[in-house]
Parts: sequence; structure tokens; C-alpha cells
Amino acid sequence: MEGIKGFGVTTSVFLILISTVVGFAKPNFPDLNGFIVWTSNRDGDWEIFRMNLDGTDRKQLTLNDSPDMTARISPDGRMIAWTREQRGREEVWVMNADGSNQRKVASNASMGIWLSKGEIVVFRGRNDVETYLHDLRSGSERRIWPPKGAGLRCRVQGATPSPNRRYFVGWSPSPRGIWIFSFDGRFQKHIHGGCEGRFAPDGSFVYWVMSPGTFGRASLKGEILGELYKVDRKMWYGHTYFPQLSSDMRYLVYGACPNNQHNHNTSDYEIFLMRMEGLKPAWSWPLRLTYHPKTDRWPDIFIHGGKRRLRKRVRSGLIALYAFTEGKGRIVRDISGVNPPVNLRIKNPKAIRWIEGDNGVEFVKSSMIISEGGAEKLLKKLRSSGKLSIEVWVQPANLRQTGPSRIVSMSKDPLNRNFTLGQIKSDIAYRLRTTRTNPNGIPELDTTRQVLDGGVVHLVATYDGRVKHLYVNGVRHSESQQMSGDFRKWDAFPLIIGNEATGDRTWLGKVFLVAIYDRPLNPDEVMRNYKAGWRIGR
Ligand SMILES: [Ca+2]
Ligand SMILES: [Ca+2]
Repeated sequence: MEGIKGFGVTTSVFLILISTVVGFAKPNFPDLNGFIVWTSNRDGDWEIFRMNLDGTDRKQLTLNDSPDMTARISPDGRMIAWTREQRGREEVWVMNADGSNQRKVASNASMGIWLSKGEIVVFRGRNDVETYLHDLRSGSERRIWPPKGAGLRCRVQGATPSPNRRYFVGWSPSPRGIWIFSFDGRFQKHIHGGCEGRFAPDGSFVYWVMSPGTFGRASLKGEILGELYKVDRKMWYGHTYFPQLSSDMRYLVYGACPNNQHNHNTSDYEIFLMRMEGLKPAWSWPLRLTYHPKTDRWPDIFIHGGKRRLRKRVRSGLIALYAFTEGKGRIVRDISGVNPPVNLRIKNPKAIRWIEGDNGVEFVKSSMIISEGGAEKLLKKLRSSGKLSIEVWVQPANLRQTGPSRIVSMSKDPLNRNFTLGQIKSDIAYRLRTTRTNPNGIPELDTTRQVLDGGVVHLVATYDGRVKHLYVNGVRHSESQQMSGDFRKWDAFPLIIGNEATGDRTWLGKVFLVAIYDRPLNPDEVMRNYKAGWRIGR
């Protein structure tokens, strides 16, 4: 038996190696809700393809003998614009994202870059120097570049406007490379050599193909800010092109061909995905999405946003929800949809950072996020049910803080509370006041198994009127606590994140989501919220 087993393993490894070499290996798709479109000549001429990011629903969207290229997804993910070439002339077409309702919208034009869900940018003229804004509903067009009367220092092709329509980024043959310039033509700056200039989806910087293997990043003033992404030198598919950031700037999709090839029309370009965190690559290795010896290029990516993610979460019994999608300011809104909202205010904003490119805040120094006045809605609903769930997605700054350090609390001071979820080094403390506990919610339920490892963690604390439970990353912890009692003695205490109301039980770290339910979530529901993740999107 041993010999046969060994033989089987060897054969499997061998088959995996063979399938990798000949290109049949299946990638490990990420748990992502979105899709890509790209251009490939795998059926003999250029066609548009699409595939969900989890590897499902792969299909060819165009099928004809004309070149179909440069597919771009509309901001709402519902439409695709692309260029079709017929009898040597380019046309801009649009279709629904599933490939239906294909129609020509502009003749003698190329590209179709979306500025809103009803407007695309098309290029015309010799070398695509003229830029037009095309209204899809009326079909009307307006030339937006070059501006009349502006003294042009460069001859810019394919000038793509920024989302606020004040700047362009484009390519000029003289001086050669990427340029950034203002809408009125007064500001014109050559940034660097390279091509394929794009605006960040939020308009705050530009990125482009700086050199094979490196995507550069520059400010709106044209100052080089460094690299957006540089491919590992060991990467065989190291000749990178066609970068495209997702609208939430959390994913970078691009095309790359082997290092010994470089021909846009014939090289074996493939589509790759890199996860970005704070504009830095978050995976040590990119994920390869396509496997075909022909040329796969010009990818675009769409990530389904917060609404779809929120729909995945359990809603029944939800009475307060904070997803920190504001991204700035001092107010954290209750987005549960259950009126009246219990909005929270950031105290000492200098101690708290909004997390770039993610929903969440980071407590850098001692502060608190606290409801203004009492959280009456919570008090009323929880008192009447006598049951609850407290859910958080957090990442502690360290595994030394204790007190317990208050992650989320409805309390007055270190000795008086309705409930508290806190951190004791590598463990979690859960205090809940009932008619059978003292005003401090003691005895508390603690994990004692070092459940925190410094990474992002999902915690749910429940009470069903008899038993307290804690769930860590979707799994119920073996410890539970027989309690009994209800919430009749609760007080109108504020809801606080990151501290005690008195400011002397500081918690440091990142908070991505806080939710309160007026009933205990069951194990399946906890798992469902865990699987939905914390990323809600802005
Ligand atoms: Ca075609
Ligand atoms: Ca390929």
C-alpha cells in the first residue's frame, strides 16, 4: 500500500508540473466579487472576453472578423465600451456587461473611456490627437482637447481627462513620453518616458508604464512619487503593460508577457492581478488570471461595491452598523437604516487616522469615537429584547494592551456599563450587565487561548438570555458562560469605540466594522457575516 500511495503522490505532482508547463494549470481565484474584461486574439482576430474574478462565467463577448479591442467597464459595472475596426476605420461601440445589446455609438473614433455612466471619451483625428466627450443618451459630442488658442508644447495623443475634468494625462511623441496638463492648456508638463498614462480613480495621481516591469506614479504637478508596482525580477512574465486600478484602488490588473518577448500583437501576454493596500502591493506574488498562448491584453476590472457586500450580511435584528466608509471628517455614521441613527463623533482627531484605500479608522494614539449623548435607540431596543449580538472587525495594534482595552463599549466609566468587548493581550473579554451581574458586568467571559495573533480578526459576542458566547473568525469558542438575567437595569450610557467614556482604557489598532443586533446571531449567521468580510467600499 505504501508503494502505491507514494506512486500516486508522485504522479499527481508530475501531472501538476506538466499541466503548469503546458499552460493548463488552473489559478487559485480569490474570493472576490467582481469581473475583468480583456482583449485576446485567441480565436484568430481580436475579441473581447470577460470572466468573474472567482473564475466563473468566462465568456467571449464579441464574435466577428473585425478587430475588437480596448474594452472599458462603465463606473456602475453595467456596460462596456470598446473599439471595433471595420475596413480600416475605427468605431466606438458599447454593450451591456453580459455582451447583449451591442451597438455602434461613434464612427471614426477610438477608445470610449468612461467619465460617468452616460459619458465616454473618444479620440479622433490623426494619431488620436483630438479628444471628444460623447454623451451616450443624446449622441452629442463636444471637443475638449486641444483647447482653442492654447500654445501646445507637445502633441498629445489619447488625452484622458481626470475625474474632475481639470487635468489630462496623455502620450506625446515630442518630447516623447507621458505628459500631464491642465484642461485650459496653461499647465503642460512632461513627466517621464513610457506610455499608457492613467488617472487614479479618485483623481489624486497619475500612473503609467514607466519601463517594462515598472508602473510609475506621479502627482498632478508632474512630480514622480515612485513606483505603483514593480514586478519581481524573478517573475518570468516580467514585461508588464496595460495597468488598470479598480475604482476602489484595492486591485491592480495588468498584462505581462515573458521577459524575452515584447510585441503587443503577438507576444504571449497574460492578465495578472495584484492586491493593493495603501497603494502598495499586498501580495508577494501576482495572481495569473489567463492561460492561453495567444495575446491577452488591455484588461479592465470592476469590483462590486459596498451595497452588494452589505446585502450578503445578516440584516435581521440589526440595530446599529458602522462601516467607516466616510474616509474623512469627524463623524462616523450609523448606516443600519434603523432610525434614528446613532452617529458617532471622533474625539481628538489627531489620534485617529482614516485608513487609505480601505473602510476603517486606525487609533494611533489614545482617543475615542463616541455617540453624542446617550444611545437611546440601542438602550430601548436591547432593553426590550434582553438579548444581543456585538460584532466587530478589528486589528489590534499590539498584543500587549490590556485593562481590558475597550474595543467597543456601552458604558459610563471603568465600573459601570451595559456591555463591553475588550482586549486582554492575546485574548478577548466580554462583559455584559444583566439583572444577575454587578453594574460592571462581572463575571466576564474571557477567552484564554490567545485567540488574537495580531492580524485582522472578526469577533462576535452574543447573549440569548441565558448563555454568553464568543465567536472568533466565524467559529464559536468553546468557552461560554451561563448567566441569566435581562437588561432592565441598563442605563443611558453612550456607545464608545476605542476607549472607556472616561478615557482611561485606551485601545489602539484598526477598526473596520462595528455592528449591534438585538438578538443572538446563530452560528450560521456569524459565519455568513464572517464570509462577507469587512470591506464595504466607499
Ligand atoms: Ca473580432
Ligand atoms: Ca496569453
